[in-house]
Amino acid sequence: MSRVSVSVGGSVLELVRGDITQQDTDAIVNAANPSLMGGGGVDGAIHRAGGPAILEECKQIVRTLPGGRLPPGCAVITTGGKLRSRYVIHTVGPVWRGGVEGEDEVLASAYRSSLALAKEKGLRSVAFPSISTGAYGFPVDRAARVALRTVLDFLRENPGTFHVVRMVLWSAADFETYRKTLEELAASQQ
Ligand code: AR6
Repeated sequence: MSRVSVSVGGSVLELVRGDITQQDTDAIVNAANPSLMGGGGVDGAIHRAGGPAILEECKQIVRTLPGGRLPPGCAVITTGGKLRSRYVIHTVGPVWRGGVEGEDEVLASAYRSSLALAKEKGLRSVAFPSISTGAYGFPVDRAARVALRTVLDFLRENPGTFHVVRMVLWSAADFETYRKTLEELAASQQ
């Protein structure tokens, strides 16, 4: 089975295996880099599927950012271009440096900032990829704990804000890691 869900604070947290660019949520989240000028992985896939409008909006946003860069842990929003999602929330996760340079906190902040921005815009559903666990090298089991804890906390603290928050995992192995982690977190909180 490659879909599991739990109810939290009137919202549903879902884990699915799939492609973030195919999601029908109000927003999808992009694992971007500070330049916001595109890249590989999720970032490349989103810009390819969404078309040039997204990059044009990113260019406008970059002009307004101090130093022309989006700091890790922060988030900004553009429209979704040709995507099914109306919006793309661009966030930057931490580059893994061994786990002793605040990577957990920056990763948590990337999820929190994205959810806060979605809430501010009145969006009801958001899909995330597994931020930082590709090119940025964050170990997936540790990232899953940080990601799921942060999302669960946000849903509890903001009841009724979202209809669904979905984690979209690309590989079967990543899906399994997130599924087991969610099971452990749910068990420890009963
Ligand atoms: N849908 C869902 N997940 C995907 C998809 C997809 N279409 N494609 C890849 N993944 P990464 P990062 C998974 O590298 O580690 C970019 O160049 C992938 O298997 O996209 O945050 C940016 O510009 C992995 O599990 O993001 C930055 O420079 C996860 O998404 C840098 O990479 C994240 O992998 C950001 O690195």
